[in-house]
Amino acid sequence: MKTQVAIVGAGPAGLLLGHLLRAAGIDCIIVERQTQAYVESRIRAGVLETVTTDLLHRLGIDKGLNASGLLEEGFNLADGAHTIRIDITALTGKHVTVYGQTEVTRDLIAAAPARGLEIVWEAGAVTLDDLTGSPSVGYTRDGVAHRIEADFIAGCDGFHGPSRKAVPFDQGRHYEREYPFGWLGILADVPPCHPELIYSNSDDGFALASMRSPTRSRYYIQVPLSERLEDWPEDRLWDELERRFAPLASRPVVRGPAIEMSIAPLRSFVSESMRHGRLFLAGDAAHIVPPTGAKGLNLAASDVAYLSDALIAFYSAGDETGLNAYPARALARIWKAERFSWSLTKLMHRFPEDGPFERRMQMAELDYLAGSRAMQTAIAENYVGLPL
Ligand code: RFL
Ligand code: PHB
Repeated sequence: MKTQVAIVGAGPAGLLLGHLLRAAGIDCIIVERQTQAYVESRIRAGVLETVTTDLLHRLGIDKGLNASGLLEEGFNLADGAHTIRIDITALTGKHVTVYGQTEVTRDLIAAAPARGLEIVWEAGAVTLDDLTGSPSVGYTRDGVAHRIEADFIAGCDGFHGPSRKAVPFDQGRHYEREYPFGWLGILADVPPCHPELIYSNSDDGFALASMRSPTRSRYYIQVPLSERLEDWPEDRLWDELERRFAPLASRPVVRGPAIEMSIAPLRSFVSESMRHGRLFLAGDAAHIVPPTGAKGLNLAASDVAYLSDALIAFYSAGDETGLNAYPARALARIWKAERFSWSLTKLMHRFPEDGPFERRMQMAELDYLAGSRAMQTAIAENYVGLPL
């Protein structure tokens, strides 16, 4: 098989890139390791910046978003006892949208066939070959070996995929921070306890009250990395959530059977080597942020906005300037989102190595934030997303 751009991975980065290229008449094929059903049922992000929703509107893949996206004009930070409302619309003139990554992915997949975007599901043994010469992607399907020759390969296969590993380790250009805790999350069909998100740093640790719709809630609490899902029967988690959110929320924490429960470790990571020959990395393949700032999916979207611009300029005018500039352009936005996610993680979590002094520092920062419009503006500006 031959195509112009072979895309590895059908997460938000790969699917959005595929649609942006198809909208410009560029041929591409997506190769995905998992089944369609698996990809469509993965529960992840929930908060979209306008950078991301603008792309969906531009592509006209916005029926679900328009019908069920919730416009959020503010969110809350709390010290366990009091909430500080960050009025993002008053401070920035913008808003964010609550619309699940699961739904975004489902909408992009549903729109693919009509737009000539081919997705190969259940591709085994995916390899990226001859990246500095005539690149190709190899894979097996139902035991048969296949190969796609392409002008370029877009590595959109997340942190654990083969694309990141196909870039030769270039010392000094990988930056990483692991956090000594994870987030235990639950999704349930119960009304949210508050109309807006609440991020709380209580004496017992971080907790987040989020949602997917007026009838579906998403909650998280900070847990040590040693914790296992089996240690958390649903009632234990609901007891904990009720304890942490009853003093902050405007409504009771309603319990219901879990649609999904999982533990995700927290990590910051940047590979500054976003290009190797004709391979370009985008999304989680190039960087990871802790979920505290809700930036991961949105960074995947901004990466592919830059990358699709560069590929379109190449195919329409033979101009390689954009492709050469892609890593630097993307990294300027990535590092600022890394900084924001890291600083909000530090402010809102209990770190095992911290003592009473560090706790007082967190409390003082939250107290300062409560009275400072300047600081609230800085947080709001980053939360809604920096401009492209
Ligand atoms: P993905 O979504 O990981 O997709 C990569 C795809 O590549 C496939 N793949 C392969 N395909 C072919 N061959 C191989 N060998 C392959 N290996 C892997 C995978 O199956 C998959 O389909 O990366 P992408 O597209 O870069 O998207 C990134 C986002 O998914 C991620 O950043 C966000 O989910 C992060 N995130 C959040 N981001 C936000 O912007 N707002 C949020 O509110 C938010 N909350 C979250 C989050 C991530 C979380 N977890 C579970 C990590 C909350 C959580 C709990
Ligand atoms: C979510 O709803 O899953 C969510 C919201 C905000 C975050 C992270 C996750 O910062």
